[in-house]
Amino acid sequence: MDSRIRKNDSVSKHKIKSMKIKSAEFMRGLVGDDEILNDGIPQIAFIGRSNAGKSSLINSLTGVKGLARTSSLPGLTQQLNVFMINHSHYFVDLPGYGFAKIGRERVDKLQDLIGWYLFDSQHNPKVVLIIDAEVGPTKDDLSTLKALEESGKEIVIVANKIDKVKKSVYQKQMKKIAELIGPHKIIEYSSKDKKGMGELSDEVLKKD
Ligand SMILES: Nc1nc2c(ncn2[C@@H]2O[C@H](COP(=O)(O)OP(=O)(O)OP(=O)(O)O)[C@@H](O)[C@H]2O)c(=O)[nH]1
Ligand SMILES: [Mg+2]
Repeated sequence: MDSRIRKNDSVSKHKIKSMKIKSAEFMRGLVGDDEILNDGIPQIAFIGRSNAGKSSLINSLTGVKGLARTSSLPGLTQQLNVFMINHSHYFVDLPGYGFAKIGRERVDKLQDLIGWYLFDSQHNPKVVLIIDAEVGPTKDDLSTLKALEESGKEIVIVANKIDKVKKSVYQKQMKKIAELIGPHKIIEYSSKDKKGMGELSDEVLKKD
């Protein structure tokens, strides 16, 4: 068979299966509660340590460059940035935890905002916890995961930046991550190499 036909075949099969992201639009940057968080549209929160690649992942997943602001300096995202996806879901890009170099007081404020949104508010987002695949889950990642489990959240784990993991240690590193994370699905992802996008969009947008 002509290889082009085979390729097109598999692309169209993939399209039928995938929950495609067709539209993505920035709504608001929030520093507390807001009417849009209370309008009944399901929320999907993206969390992880500073610099894990949360904002880049939202850009690659939606296919809209520059939708969420990204930086090589940790601590860029300082609000709950809400995006409307497919007119049916909100993606919420959260500030990172960990080593943001933005001053103690500012970091404390951001941690309060994350804690309020995830654990103290009545909002109950599905949570995508993004870890750096090269670094592996940190102490902060694991304590966040435990808190999410205890609060009964629906959780999706993303091992991000897999392009940075050397081929020679790849299997070993993924095994180590899986052992530390426990019984959760782990999606291997790279915003840089555009890997894992179909699997992740299916996972976050699927109807329960
Ligand atoms: N190699 C590689 N680099 C990535 C990937 N995803 C993000 N990065 C880089 O990681 C850095 C941080 O990306 P951001 O998306 O701003 O990270 P963030 O988690 O939103 O950071 P904060 O908003 O500070 O919490 C940037 O320099 C990105 O280019 C990836 O899949 N592969
Ligand atoms: Mg960010």
